[in-house]
Amino acid sequence: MSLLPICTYPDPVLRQKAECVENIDEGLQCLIDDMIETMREAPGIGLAANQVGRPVRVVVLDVERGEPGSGLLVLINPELISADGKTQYEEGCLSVPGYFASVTRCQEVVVRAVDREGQVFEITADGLLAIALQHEMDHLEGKLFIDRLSPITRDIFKRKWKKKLKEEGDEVQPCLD
Ligand code: K2U
Ligand code: ZN
Repeated sequence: MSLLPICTYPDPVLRQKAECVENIDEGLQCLIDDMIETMREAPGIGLAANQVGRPVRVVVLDVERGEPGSGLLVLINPELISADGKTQYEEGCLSVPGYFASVTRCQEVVVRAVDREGQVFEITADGLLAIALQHEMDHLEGKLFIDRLSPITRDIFKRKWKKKLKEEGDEVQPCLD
């Protein structure tokens, strides 16, 4: 297993719509293992393949419920089946390091996906798992949590992020989408 570099905003791969997985082969299994290790090392409770530069529809999550690793989920080609209610949470993102903002999402979701053995399964989730599922599935659509902020909050974020990039010595000031 290997640690993978996490792409950060405004890397264009974070804006790509991820491609469906056609074949759960050895290469995909290796990517999944590396994503799990990278998520744990970050540390995070979720990671989408776009974030490690691979725009394919794979998400790993570990919203621990007791025993370490007991909450590990691998979702291939996840689909949102239903969503209900509204909830707010102070979100961050491993691809937008150091920035946090309140995001409104659905309170309960039902998601259908394929597991790493190729079996179709469904999850009914609320709480942090529902939030994480929506956050990660947004990544597969090329969407970031900053896209869900109000226009004013998003403008303030973009100004802060431009300043951060400049302080980090980025010669070229990238266009922040
Ligand atoms: O996709 C990612 O960048 C990992 C996200 C997943 C996430 C964001 C917001 C809310 C839930 C999940 C996080 O950076 S993982 C870090 C974290 C840890 C505990 C609670 C929330 C977020
Ligand atoms: Zn994220």
